[in-house]
Amino acid sequence: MSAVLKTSLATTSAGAGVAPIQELTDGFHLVIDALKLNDIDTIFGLPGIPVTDLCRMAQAEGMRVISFRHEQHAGNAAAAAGFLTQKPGICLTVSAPGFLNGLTALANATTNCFPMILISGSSEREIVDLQQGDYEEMDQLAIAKPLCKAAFRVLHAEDIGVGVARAIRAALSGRPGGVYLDLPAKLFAQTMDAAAGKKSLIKVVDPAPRQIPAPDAVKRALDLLKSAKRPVILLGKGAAYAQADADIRALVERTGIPYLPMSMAKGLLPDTHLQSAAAARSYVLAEADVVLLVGARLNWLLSHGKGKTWGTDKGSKQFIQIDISPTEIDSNVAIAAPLIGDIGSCVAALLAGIDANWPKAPADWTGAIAERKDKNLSKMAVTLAARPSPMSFQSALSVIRDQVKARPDAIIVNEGANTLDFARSIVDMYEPRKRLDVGTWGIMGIGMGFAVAAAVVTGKPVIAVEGDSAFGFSGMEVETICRYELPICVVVFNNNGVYRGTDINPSGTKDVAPTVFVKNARYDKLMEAFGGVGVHATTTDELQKALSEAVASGRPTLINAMIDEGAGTESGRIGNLNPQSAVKK
Ligand code: FYN
Ligand code: ADP
Repeated sequence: MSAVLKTSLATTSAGAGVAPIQELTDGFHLVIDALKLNDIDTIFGLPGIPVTDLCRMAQAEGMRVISFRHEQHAGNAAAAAGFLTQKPGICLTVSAPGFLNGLTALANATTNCFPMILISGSSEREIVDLQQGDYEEMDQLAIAKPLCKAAFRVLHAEDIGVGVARAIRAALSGRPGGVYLDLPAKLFAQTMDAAAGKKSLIKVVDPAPRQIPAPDAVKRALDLLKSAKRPVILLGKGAAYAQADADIRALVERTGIPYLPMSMAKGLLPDTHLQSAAAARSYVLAEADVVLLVGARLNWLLSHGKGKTWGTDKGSKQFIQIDISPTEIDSNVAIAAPLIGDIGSCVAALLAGIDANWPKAPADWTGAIAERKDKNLSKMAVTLAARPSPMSFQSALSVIRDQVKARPDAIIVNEGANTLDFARSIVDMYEPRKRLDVGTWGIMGIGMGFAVAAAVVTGKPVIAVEGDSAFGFSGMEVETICRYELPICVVVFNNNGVYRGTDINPSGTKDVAPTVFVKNARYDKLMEAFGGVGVHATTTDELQKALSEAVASGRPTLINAMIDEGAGTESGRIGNLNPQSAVKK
């Protein structure tokens, strides 16, 4: 039911009988009604001027309002919710500083193609535009514009319906992304006739229209795929987002083509699938002759499609690329067969052309991959079985790997450098959209925001696998986790520093090295401070016990997993991106 304010319009005048009652609504209620009309039932945010009452009223009107300790984490939660649900996640903030705090998450969502809407209150337009020094003065719309897909401002209550509809459509249609919606403080208190207000709202019809690929483009792609001697299918997080899971699996299995999942596409097919080539990644990228990209961009994570990684120094490579964004094509290397459309429609169109007579991927190719894979898997098995003291990244992660195997519905959130890189290859995923991580930017600080969103929108257990540095960015949100009693277990991989804890200040002054933290910090006490369970784990047995108890009980838990402080390598597996000093000491 929409919210209205009942206001007596006129008092009785002589002989006029009962006073007419006009039902009014206001900006607050129109925003809430517009969101609810579009099946948006959750707001991630942080109350304050001028949106405190909006938070209260949204809750009173039956929306879930998850209130954070810092807007960046509310924004990250909105982005993750968008990725998981295909509905734009909503982040609500106060003006200027709160807005800016939310902006990193908005930009990150846009970069990752996650649909979200950052709604920020803003100060008085007249004063802001004349730069007369208003409370939290800032031209937020102008600042947001270059960092997101679209940005809108609503000045009149009767335009709220259009503003929200445009924001939803912009976030979801085509390539998904972040949208900014600016709502000046004055708008919230504006009133209008309730019936007219209701009529002004828009229920967005078909917000992410299917885009059917052209038949000639489908034929071109099929012809190239069929001609391949060493084909590979590369699944990206766009493929995970698309929720075309059964067709993607059918495409892989019917063609027999080996596939590689990008990190957030892990679990689209179980990582234990025979056709997974993840454990022979370097070999496959270098040797493949035809690569079918499904919702993955040839950006830095894929060495831009060229160079040594791709073996392009040795031979040519041809790409088929499925993407919803036509301008993604040829962005790094020539794409021989672009297939533009939504992944569901494109994969279905390919499947329609792949019958029982389709030649399976050549056995010499799949055999060579299997050989390399087996070697890497055996090597990995040995490392995972070892029980060094203190724990290594691998031994601690083997515990998490076993837990996910036992509870494949659990969601893994993962950030850090070494903690991220080791976990990506060690922790097998079995179901789609169960892994959330630092994504396209390699951003740190998504941990607790993503974990809260995952728990709130799915109700499933969440295991946040956190480097100790990465955890620091959003650590205060453990209070949020406790407040909402969310089934989240945070495992902090504590090796006393960024990358590792052994760096030394060479200057001899009292300060420790810039990469070093307080030794043997008790992150578990942070969770205990708010009523959650804190565990200090120095062995895999302790870690295993605490983790399985946390997942079974659903109680907010933080396990401080002590890792060998010398174990990490600089920047994990992307140390090559560190500039080297030109001056030799
Ligand atoms: C993978 N591998 C495995 C397995 N899975 N071996 C055994 N068993 C399993 N299950 C092998 C794989 O074949 C590779 O070996 C190696 O492990 C690494 O695999 P990975 O992690 O898939 O590949 P790689 O080369 O690290 O991937 C490149 C990348 C990735 C750029 C996509 O590094 C990445 O996503 N990085 C993000 C980093 C980031 O954002 N960091 C945050 C900033 S940190 P070989 O085939 O032998 O090579 C700030 O400092
Ligand atoms: P990864 O980092 O896993 O490789 P990227 O974020 O680089 O993935 O790529 C995701 C790609 O998927 C983007 O180019 C985006 O345009 C595309 N995409 C997202 N959703 C869809 C969809 N529903 N249909 C088609 N393409 C999509």
